[in-house]
Amino acid sequence: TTISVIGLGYIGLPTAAAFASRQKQVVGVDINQHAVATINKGEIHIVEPDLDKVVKTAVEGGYLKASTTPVAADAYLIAVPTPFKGDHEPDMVYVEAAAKSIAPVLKKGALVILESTSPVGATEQMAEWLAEARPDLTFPQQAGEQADINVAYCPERVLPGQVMVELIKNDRVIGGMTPVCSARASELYNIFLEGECVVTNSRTAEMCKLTENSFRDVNIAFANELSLICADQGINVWELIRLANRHPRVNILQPGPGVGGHCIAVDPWFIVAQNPQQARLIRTAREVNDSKPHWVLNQVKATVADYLTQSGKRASEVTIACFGLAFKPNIDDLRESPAMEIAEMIAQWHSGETQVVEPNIHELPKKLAGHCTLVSVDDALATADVLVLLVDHSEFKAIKGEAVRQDYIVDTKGVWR
Ligand code: SAJ
Repeated sequence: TTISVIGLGYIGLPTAAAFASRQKQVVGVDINQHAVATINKGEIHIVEPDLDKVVKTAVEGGYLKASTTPVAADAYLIAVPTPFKGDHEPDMVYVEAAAKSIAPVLKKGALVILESTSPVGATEQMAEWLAEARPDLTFPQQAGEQADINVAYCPERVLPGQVMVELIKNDRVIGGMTPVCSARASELYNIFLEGECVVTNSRTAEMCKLTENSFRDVNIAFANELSLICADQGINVWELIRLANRHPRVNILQPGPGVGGHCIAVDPWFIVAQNPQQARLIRTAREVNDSKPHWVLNQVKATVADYLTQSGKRASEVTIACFGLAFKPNIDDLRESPAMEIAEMIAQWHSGETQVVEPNIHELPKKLAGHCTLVSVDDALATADVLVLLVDHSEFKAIKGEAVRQDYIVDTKGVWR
């Protein structure tokens, strides 16, 4: 079996490497020449634990190659981005381009799998694009079980930071356009999968991916809403959730500065875009989570105002320290991070010094450089007047209570109080 993976990002590259590590011939295709050149040197262009070793071994063993042009293969996996266009609508241009790029090299008997997070119906749409480009071949929408080409939707569900483990261990939803498509896709993933392949149709599999991330978003929104209510009522939300979770059927997630990353804050909108009338709770959850950074900014403003009254200082003489920029703990990924958004808003509003503590980076991103100073944990604790905890990095959890002499603190993760 030869396998071609289209899109060598956070999902495509680990998946290509996983097949190659089982001695399959894999050609990864990406339009990014830098990524292709890096991979062909046995190196990686993204940050993910253990991925470097697997890619290096696969490339050196001759099992994994990268290319900027599609090649003929027995199976294709499409793992390209599906961003927004306009007002939170899914943009399928990369999937369309990927489908049209493989169409000319498709041979009878090939299997095409879409892995990108997509709206319901995307797989059928992709099969249409392929059929239009290749009238000489038959596809499941026309020929069912007898089709020359099999097509399936098989979403990834790996957690960034644990991709190499979860890729192998997690169960996998397999949504074939026909039962034969599903059987062939299951057989393919079983090359490296230790989890189970669970078979359904393509539309259910598409919705399943969107549902998983919407479930998490709605549950985080519940926790974030509680944090607003508790702040008003003078109740410690962390203690409240700990107590409520002692009930055998209650399991509340943790509030925070907002929801970041590239999936949970995006995927629910795909459901809303297709079902604007019905998806009321899902939309509201997105709005609750998206508004949390602004609420945190107001907490910071109120805390600084209290400090000014107590200290008699002018705002320009006050130093605020923001602890954390990443979108979740113990990673260096700052993209779509609510902590970043809050630090930026603070730096713009505040006339005094704004410090940033982020142990996982060595220099400030461009947006913040010039407006903030990157300092160590110790320096911030020694020099700042107001502390704002934005990410529960292990370095911050390790800070002993007595080391924090400041009384003016906004703690969005409940680490210090
Ligand atoms: N967060 C909270 N409170 C919590 C849990 C998370 O505020 O109790 C925040 C995090 O700080 C972060 C955001 O939510 O800003 C998302 O973090 P996450 O760890 O929940 O998820 P991601 O975005 O890293 O990965 C998710 C995973 N989906 C689910 O857990 C349902 C992963 O399995 C998916 O594969 C991934 O999205 C994806 O690619 O879709």
